[in-house]
Amino acid sequence: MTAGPVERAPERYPVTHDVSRHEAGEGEPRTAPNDAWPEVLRAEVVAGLRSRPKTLPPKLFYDERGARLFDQICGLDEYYLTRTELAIMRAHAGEMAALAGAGCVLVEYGSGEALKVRLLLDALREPAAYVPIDISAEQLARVAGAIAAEYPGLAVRPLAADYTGPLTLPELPADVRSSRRVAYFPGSTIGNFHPPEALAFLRGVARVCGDEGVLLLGADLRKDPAVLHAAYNDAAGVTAAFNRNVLARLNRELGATFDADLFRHYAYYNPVAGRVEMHLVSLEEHTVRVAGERVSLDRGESIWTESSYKYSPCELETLASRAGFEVVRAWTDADALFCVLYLEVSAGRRG
Ligand code: AVI
Repeated sequence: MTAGPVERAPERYPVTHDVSRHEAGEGEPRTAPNDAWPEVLRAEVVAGLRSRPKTLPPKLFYDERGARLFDQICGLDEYYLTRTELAIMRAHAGEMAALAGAGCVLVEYGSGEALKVRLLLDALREPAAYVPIDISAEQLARVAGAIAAEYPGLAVRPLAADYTGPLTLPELPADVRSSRRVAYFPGSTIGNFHPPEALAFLRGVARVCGDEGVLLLGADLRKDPAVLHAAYNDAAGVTAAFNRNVLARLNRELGATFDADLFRHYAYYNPVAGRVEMHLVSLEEHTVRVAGERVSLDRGESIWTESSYKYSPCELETLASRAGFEVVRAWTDADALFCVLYLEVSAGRRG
């Protein structure tokens, strides 16, 4: 079976764009604002920069350069998350597959390069279909094609969508017989949602999975703040470059006039809120233009670019149960840095 056409849900937040350049006149931005940017994202950026504290949505990190920098982060010594989750998956994918049973439809939220999911696909018994969901339609089509070639007999039905919005999964071919839906959301991306958003998102996943549905969730755990501090302040400065890259993206794609050298990457763990906060702190009082609007920054003022929540096992259980899931199993590493949960949609879930 080959990869089907990439289903397109209404695209709200594109990741990369071609930018049409023009010769700038005196005092004008050097780059033309990109009209292809959906108005909703442009408005979100401007509103975030007008709010107090100033904020930018973390999804902006992942343009082409940002995605490359994130890949580098995943390989850093200090960034324990990726290798620890991979080790958990290598050790326990067989048990996860045994719990899921034969013939499931595997739905991956934010499939990217679909690396971790191969460990699951290798372990699952006769999976009926794989539905990778990602906002980047080109990457998705390429990755779906590769998976279809590697797993003959697996129906691959990619869905190009912002998975934080409402989703309708693609129809499966009539001859595909499947059991339950198994959602997969690895990488601790759940930590990049504020708790109310995380709850709403997980409730949406429970709806998509339906009765007897399953969610395999990768989540980063609370731990020694020194370990967290190092993970988000790596010695090589890759995380700092990743954070600052968002300003370059706004310059290129929204005609903004940020000077990245005027901002300090600042990341710290707040143990009360249980989150790492990433900020870009303005080193001087100055004004920039963004999407035709003036934005003033005080000396020392922050643009809050990301939160990365860390959970205790008990907090994860509470979150899961409020979202309509029961924790069936949880696997962690020897140092209890990271965990992968096997969650089942609770019988008494209310829509
Ligand atoms: C994608 N996400 C889970 C990463 C995290 O750790 O919150 C993004 C990241 N930000 C800085 N380093 C990595």
